[in-house]
Amino acid sequence: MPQYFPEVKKIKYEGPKSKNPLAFKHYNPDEKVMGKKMRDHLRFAVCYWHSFKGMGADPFGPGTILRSYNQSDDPMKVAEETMQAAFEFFTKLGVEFWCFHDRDIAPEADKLAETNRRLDQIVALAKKLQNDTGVKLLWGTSNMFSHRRFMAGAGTNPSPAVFAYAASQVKKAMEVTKYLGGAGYVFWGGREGYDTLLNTDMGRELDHLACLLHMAVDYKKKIRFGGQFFIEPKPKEPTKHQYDFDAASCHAFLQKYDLVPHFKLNIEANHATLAGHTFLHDLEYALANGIFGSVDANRGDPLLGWDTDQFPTDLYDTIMGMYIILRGGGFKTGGLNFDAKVRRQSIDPVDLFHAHIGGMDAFARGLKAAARMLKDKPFEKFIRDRYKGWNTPFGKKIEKGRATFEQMEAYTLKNGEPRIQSGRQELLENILNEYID
Ligand code: XLS
Ligand code: CA
Ligand code: CA
Repeated sequence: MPQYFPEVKKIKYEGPKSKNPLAFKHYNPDEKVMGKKMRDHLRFAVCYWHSFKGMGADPFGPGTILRSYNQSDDPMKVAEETMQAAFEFFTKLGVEFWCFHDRDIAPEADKLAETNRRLDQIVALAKKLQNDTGVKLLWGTSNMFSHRRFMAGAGTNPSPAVFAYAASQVKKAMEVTKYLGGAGYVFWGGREGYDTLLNTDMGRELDHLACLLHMAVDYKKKIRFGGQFFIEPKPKEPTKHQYDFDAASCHAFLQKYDLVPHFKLNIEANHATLAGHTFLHDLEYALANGIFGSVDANRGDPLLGWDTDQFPTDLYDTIMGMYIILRGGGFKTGGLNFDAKVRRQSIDPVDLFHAHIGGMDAFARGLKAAARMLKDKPFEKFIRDRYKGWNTPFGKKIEKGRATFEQMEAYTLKNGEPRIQSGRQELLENILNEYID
């Protein structure tokens, strides 16, 4: 079998003192943290679309990156060689999982039947490579945003014929995800939004999106696909205003259409920041509402207002992110998918390794620091204390919904001005810094 990354050997853990750029300094897959192996806590996945199909194109110019596996004129040969290269990469990096869109792995043809045949051919190869290497599928998904037929959306398209096309595509993508043993299936609303209200019936579009998701729920039962469904919020790009704006608007949508029992959220860091939140805010929102599922691990650039999908390196985010995730009981069917791409100037194959090693080490440090914080509980103790008034009979009565305005007034007239207490933000930030080893 040809080697696509001959210059790189299997990436090993060498510890924090190592100066080898092609070694992990912090991610030691079999090391136990809180009684569980790091690999099982972190469930790292490589994303196919950025790492194997993204060639550095931006709105001002085409790709800059040339890879040995995409040089053929035959698109199916490119698809096969790319899949081989991807599994060589996954194995050398030592990740447990990968993720893909249907159209990343196999080229679309003129007719749906031929498109599906091509997909089956590449999926058969992926299945073989999964068996050979032990790398598993974290989730599959469908690309319903690149082809021109989807310019006005998929499930929210004004035309039922386009809706039907989208539904057929999801049907097939769910079948292949099941065949590959995927732990989940993601719905990201690529162009499910609008560019102008002048041509948009928003209420109807939302109803149609719910119809698509209900069909998927029914089909999941029918084919006995046991994976978890995820919705991935994003506020804008490609449409001006996407319906799945953030964790809270996805939650409202799921509640309105009785979909909560069937979906969890896949929170992408850079999408949360585009929505004017932090990554941590959307994680905490999902957790507080029982809908946290998985993470697309990346970061944006505060000076660029778009979805830059950079590899995660910010330790505050990885520490606090893992702290929130661990507090919620950790990943179950989800994981950390690197929905991130190397920069346009990072043109060498080795850059792909540096990028992933950095992201994996950053989350490994996050995991270890979060575990220490959970052991010491500096913030939990403070938060518990801050809300302790609610544990009194008076507080409990309000929480149980048994109190009235008249009782609140009587209490206030009797007790006068409430005692207030410091929020201690600076102290707490100093404590957090102590956990960055
Ligand atoms: C795009 C999204 C997309 C989803 C999967 O911004 O992040 O890649 O994760 O369709
Ligand atoms: Ca994503
Ligand atoms: Ca993104």
